[in-house]
Amino acid sequence: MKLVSSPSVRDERRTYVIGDVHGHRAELAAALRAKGLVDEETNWSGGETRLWFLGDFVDRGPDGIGVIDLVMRLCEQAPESGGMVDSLLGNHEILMLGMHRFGDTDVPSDFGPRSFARSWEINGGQPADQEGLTPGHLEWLTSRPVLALVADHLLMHSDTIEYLQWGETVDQINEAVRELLASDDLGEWWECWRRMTTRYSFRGPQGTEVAEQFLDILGGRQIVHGHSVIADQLGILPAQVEAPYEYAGGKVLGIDGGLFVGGPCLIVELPHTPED
Ligand SMILES: [Mn+2]
Repeated sequence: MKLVSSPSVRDERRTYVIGDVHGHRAELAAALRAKGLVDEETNWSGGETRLWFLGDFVDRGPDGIGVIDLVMRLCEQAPESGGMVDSLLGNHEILMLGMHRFGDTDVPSDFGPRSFARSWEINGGQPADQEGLTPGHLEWLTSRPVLALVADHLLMHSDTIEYLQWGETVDQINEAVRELLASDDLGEWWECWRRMTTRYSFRGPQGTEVAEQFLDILGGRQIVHGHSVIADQLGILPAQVEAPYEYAGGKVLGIDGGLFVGGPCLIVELPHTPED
């Protein structure tokens, strides 16, 4: 066990990010406790820390609603000590909300029958999460952003450039998604789910260039994303993952430890400095 800071040294406000929790409330609470961000009762104890979640609270794991409830509570508590907790939407929030709103209504399409209900079932949808959704959850979720610029980092759930289909600035894109989530346009909702389910835009030989162009348009000096499990990108087992994955010439940081496949709940400080 290594002491990383002395209590007598006053740090600037710390910024942490957390990726895809997928219903694993107990693991999230334990990880937050280990970082000193919550106390034994899982109440905020992070002081002035800023904590951003990158979405995908639900599906695949047992207690998505419990995760949302915990995060919503921390959002309320953190400002009392000068801190801040907030979250982006992930594709699984879109899926859960789409399921809630449209159920098995067929999506207008030339490619055969599609519906949120079918996608929800094959992507780990949990009936208990649908049953537990309250108007308070719906209001909070549908007003979250999909992108955020925080301390010179561009936070996003999915490692995809498809966000640019909604606009050319972070504000435009967030506003466009907020508008579609307030609408009853099944086609737009479906397109949102489809876009945010794509991945790997920053991989491969062009990855660095694509990431640089993306940052040029939207701002920030490093992209931070969840959505794509680090172990899959490195070809190792999820349980072997210990740190976020920096790639594309350092322009991109993947932080999804793969909780739902047995990986760790990574809580990553920004800027990320690899352990020596
Ligand atoms: Mn995802």
